[in-house]
Amino acid sequence: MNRIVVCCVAAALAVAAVACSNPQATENRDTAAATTTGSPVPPPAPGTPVITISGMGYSAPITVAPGTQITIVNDDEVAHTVTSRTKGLFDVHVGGKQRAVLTAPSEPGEYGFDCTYHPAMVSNLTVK
Ligand SMILES: [Cu+2]
Repeated sequence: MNRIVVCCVAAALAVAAVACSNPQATENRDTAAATTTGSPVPPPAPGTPVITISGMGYSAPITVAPGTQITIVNDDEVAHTVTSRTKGLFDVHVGGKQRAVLTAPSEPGEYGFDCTYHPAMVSNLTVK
């Protein structure tokens, strides 16, 4: 009986040690990534707005409410941007195989955007 208790305590301690060390490791990795590619962005939750970039093109245009956080998922190896054609409204850089977040403008409207690096990449964001 005592042996079982000891085993359980040891197992619990091992789990606790792993639980304690994991967040720190993640934090270190995040910090390292932040210096080179910007803040890591978690995978988009189901049902949240996403603009996917793959094959040098954007996914279908989306419509969102003002101020919505849109996850940009870049499936290409190369970096892209989501840059408003109206200068200065938004300009989000997303590295190859990275994610970024675009906050939709607060004013309803049609917002055309393109990629700074690949001007042939064009799409549209509707805010209403
Ligand atoms: Cu591009």
